[in-house]
Amino acid sequence: MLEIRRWPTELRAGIVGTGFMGRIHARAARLTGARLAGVAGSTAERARQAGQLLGADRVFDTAEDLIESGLIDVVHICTPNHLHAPLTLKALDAGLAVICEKPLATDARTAALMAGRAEEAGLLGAVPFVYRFHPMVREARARMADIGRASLIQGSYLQDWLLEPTDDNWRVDPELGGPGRAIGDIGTHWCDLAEFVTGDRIARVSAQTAVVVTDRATNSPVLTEDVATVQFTTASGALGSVNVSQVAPGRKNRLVLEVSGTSGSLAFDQEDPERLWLGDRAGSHTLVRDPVTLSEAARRYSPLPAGHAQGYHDCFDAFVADSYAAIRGEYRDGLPTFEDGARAAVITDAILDSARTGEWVPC
Ligand code: SOE
Repeated sequence: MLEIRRWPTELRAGIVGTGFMGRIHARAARLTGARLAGVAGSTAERARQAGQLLGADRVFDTAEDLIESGLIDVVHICTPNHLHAPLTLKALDAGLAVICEKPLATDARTAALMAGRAEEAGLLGAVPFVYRFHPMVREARARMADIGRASLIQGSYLQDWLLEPTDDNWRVDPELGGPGRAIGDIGTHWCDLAEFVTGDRIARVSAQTAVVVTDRATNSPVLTEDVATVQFTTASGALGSVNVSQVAPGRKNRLVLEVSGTSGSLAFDQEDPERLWLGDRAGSHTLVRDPVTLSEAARRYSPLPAGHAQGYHDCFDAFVADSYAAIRGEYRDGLPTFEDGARAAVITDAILDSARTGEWVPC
C-alpha cells in the first residue's frame, strides 16, 4: 500500500483536459465534496469555456500554470495520452496527488517510472479503471471461490465509434495516443478487470492486431490497430482469450468477461451492469443487483435500492470518492493505483510485441 500524505482541509481539485473525460472527472470531484479549484485545457480559450461550463474557481492558461499555482491539492489529468507522463511527473514534483487517465503512459517503462515516483513522493497516483466499481463486478470477485479453479477466462471489448473513415480522433495518432490504440484505450480495461475479478495474472500472450480502416481524415495511413485478438495463459494455468475492436458495428461499449471454473461459471456485461450471470452443471441464473442480498464488497458500491439502475457515472463517482479517501489516508480495497496502470502498460507492450513478432511474450 502507498504511504499517503494527509490533507487536513477540503481538497482543491484541478482538471487538466476539457473533453468528455474532463467533464466526467469534474462532476465526480464535485460530488465527492472537493472544490473545483481550477481547470486547464489544450488552449486558453478551451479552458475558459470549460471553466464557465463547469463553474471552476479559476481558469489557467496552461496545465503547468495550474500544477504550479499552489492552489491545487489533486490534479486530474484527462489529456491525450502522450501528456500523461510529463504532466504527472510535474504534478508529483509539485507535491500534488494525481488521478491520471488510462493508459497511464504510452510504454511500460515510463508507466513504471511514474508509479515509482508516486510511491517515493508518498502521493496517491490513481488510474480510472472504473469498471471495477460496478457492484456486480465486486460481486463476481467475491464469488470467485464458488466457481472453483478457473480453467477459461474469456471475453471481449467491442465499440463502433471508429467504424467509418470519417471517424477520427487523437487516439488514432501514435504520437498522441501511443503505439497501441484499441489495446491501450479499451483492451487495458478488459485485462485489468480480468485480473481484478479472478485475482489471477495474465502470464504470457500471443496476439494479432489489424488496421481495418486504413485512411482517416487526419490519419493516413492509419498506424494503430482497430482490432486485436489475444490468447493468453495465466499464472495459475488457466487459458484465456480476449477480442478487442473499435470497429464492431452496433457494439457501443460492450465489455464482456466470462470465467469458467471447475465447479461453476460467471459472466459480466458492462452494458448490462445490474446483472451477473451464474452457472453450474445443474443450470444457470441471473443475479440482479440488490443491496439486501449482495456480498459486503458489492453492497458498499450499491447506494441505490434494487430496481433503481446504477451505471457508469456511479462507477466513476465511487472511484473518485475512493481516490480522495486514499489521499486522506483511508485506503479502500480495489482502488486502481499507478501500480495497476503500470501493470496494464506491461500487458499492452507484451501484446504489441507479440503481434509484431508472432511470438508468445511473457508479461
Ligand atoms: C473511448 O474509447 C472510451 O471513452 C475510453 O477511453 C474509455 O476508457 C472507455 O470507458 C469508453 O471508451
